[in-house]
Amino acid sequence: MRVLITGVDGYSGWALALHLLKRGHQVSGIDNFVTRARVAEVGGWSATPILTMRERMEALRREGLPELSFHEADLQDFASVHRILREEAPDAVVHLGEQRSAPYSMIDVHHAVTTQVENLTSTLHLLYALREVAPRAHLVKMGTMGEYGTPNVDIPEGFFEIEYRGRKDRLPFPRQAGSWYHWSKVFDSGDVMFASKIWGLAATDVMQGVIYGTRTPDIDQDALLTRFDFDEVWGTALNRFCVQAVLGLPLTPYGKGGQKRGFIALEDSVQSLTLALEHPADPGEYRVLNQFDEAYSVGELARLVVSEAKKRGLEATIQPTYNPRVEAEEHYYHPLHDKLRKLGYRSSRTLQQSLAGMLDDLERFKARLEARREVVMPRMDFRLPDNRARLEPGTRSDAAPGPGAKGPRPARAAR
Ligand code: USQ
Repeated sequence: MRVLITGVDGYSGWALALHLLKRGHQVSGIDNFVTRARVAEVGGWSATPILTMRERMEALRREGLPELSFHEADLQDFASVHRILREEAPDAVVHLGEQRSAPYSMIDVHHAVTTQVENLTSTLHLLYALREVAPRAHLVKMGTMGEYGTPNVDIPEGFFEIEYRGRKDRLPFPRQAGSWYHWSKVFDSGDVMFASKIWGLAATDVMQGVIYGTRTPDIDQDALLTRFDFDEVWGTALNRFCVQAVLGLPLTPYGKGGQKRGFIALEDSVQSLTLALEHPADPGEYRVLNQFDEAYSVGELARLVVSEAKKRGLEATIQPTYNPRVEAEEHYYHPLHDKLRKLGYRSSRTLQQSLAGMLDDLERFKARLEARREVVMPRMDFRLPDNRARLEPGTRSDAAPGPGAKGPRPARAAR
């Protein structure tokens, strides 16, 4: 199958490309390397020493793997998107090329606008280019479990049956996102669903949970490593907890720590996307998959990391931390996720096995973590309209509001 991956230089994009190449698919990719620049913007870098795209391609050649057809291009430029789709004539497009960080979108008005404009524009450009040059291609669009929020009822896979005032219908399940980033994914979902309806596009909208992990089985040498972020803005919960344990910093489940999310290992995210590609949606079908392995609270995960870290002599502790986000800290959470299992999904390993592997890798790259130690602890506050001052180098996390702080704070308080 000919698969085009947007965002192929990213955490999941690179891991997916390697997997598809090894499975014999013809893979092409687009990236403009903006994530590398934006992680640097907040003072972070990848814990894993990642190569440039040119060096990555050389590593593929040395491995005897098929060539990745790479295009350095910006999805904001419709002419480029159109040309690349025409040249590559893909059977499927996996759209991962979006701004993917909730905290980044909450820095200030410019980051909020950039996130929503870029994410919606890239999706609309892809939809129109698909319509014009590859109308039969299957679009696999990366969405997020965070579109649903944390309602006090079970969360279906996209749609649910409802009876209201004596009438019944099958409707999209309500969306209640928790950041400008997550809302951009909600709007994207509406656009993909609509394109599918008016143009007969085959589309899979992947409601992905939080990913963790430093590698996949396809990453069997350092030259093939994918990125791994750990700063407050780009790092995700479990990955950050492992880094904190290795650095001897207290682990930071925010607030009461009862926030539950669906989590999935990087290799299982790659497995799920591959299943979606190899079992495509039908023309005109808008299919929604909830893509996560298990739901955990962040407090529970922090305790699991502490116990795994202690087994290897690391002095890991948990520090109750103010919550920089506006979110429920104790809530019901029961999303369904049966469709991928029906396609053949199976978890690759236990969480403990994954944690052991992650801690091994991170201990090996500890010098890189030490070099960016100051960007690990939380400094942002999602209630503030401007967080730029908080992200200045040298800003201390203890300047952040305590757990008891209530209500919006004036922007000046951030300076
Ligand atoms: N959290 C902590 N401590 C930390 C970091 C995070 O308690 O040090 C908490 C957050 O408050 C939140 C939860 O962990 O309740 C998840 O936060 P996260 O930073 O791990 O992930 P999130 O911002 O939700 O976004 C990530 C990816 C995003 C993807 C999303 C899936 O960055 O691209 O869409 O996970 S989901 O969370 O299901 O929406």
